Amino acid sequence: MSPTITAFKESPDEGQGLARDMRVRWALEEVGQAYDVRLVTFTEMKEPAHRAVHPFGQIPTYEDGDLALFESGSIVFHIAEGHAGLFPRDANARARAITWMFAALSTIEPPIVEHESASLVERDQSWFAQRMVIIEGRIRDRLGDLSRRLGAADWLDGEFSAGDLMMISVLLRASGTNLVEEYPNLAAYVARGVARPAYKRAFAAQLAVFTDSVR
Ligand code: GTB
Repeated sequence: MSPTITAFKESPDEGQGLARDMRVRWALEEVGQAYDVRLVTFTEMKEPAHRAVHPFGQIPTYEDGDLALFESGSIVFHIAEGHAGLFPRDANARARAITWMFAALSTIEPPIVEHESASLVERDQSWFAQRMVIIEGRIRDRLGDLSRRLGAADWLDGEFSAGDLMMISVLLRASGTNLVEEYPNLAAYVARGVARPAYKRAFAAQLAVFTDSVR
């Protein structure tokens, strides 16, 4: 049996890879694990059946036999643990890959999401422009540090890992800001990630949800 994940039936980005099922799809593609997708509407996400799997009424979720998971980080971690290809064999290198996953989710992603939500809901406020300068400064601080650490390397720590998958997924969330482009090595890092065949397959599958819905 293949695992089943959930994704938006109607994603606001029309399948441009920004919703968080994308990182789960990418991980599954990297390890060659087939999967099914259950598409949910915004209403269905808040209903008891979905909340039984996801307490916060969101996507993505992951169900495989008796196991039901939510949180994209936990799901990608589980996929990486159960298959070869996303975590190094060496125990210390594996621990560092996990550390990069956490860094992506808890250090880099928060100011990027804050920028996105401020752009959506605070645009009409008189202080909007000043607030954006502050948030963009926070993002630049993080990206500058990340850029210095990455240097001229292809990936964050040796071979491509779940740490890179998560970091690149998070950097893609900033695509509306053009901030990543200020750091050429980070832009190239993201480009290397999205050039991976597994990423392309995942992106095509997510986009197909939108293209099928408008046919
Ligand atoms: N911490 C959780 C995780 O990592 O899994 C966060 C999950 C989450 O935020 N899910 C969002 C969701 O279900 C979808 S990804 N939102 C609906 C709700 O809360 O009611 C966030 C997202 C949504 C849409 C776009 N977009 O269209 O550009 C980008 C990102």
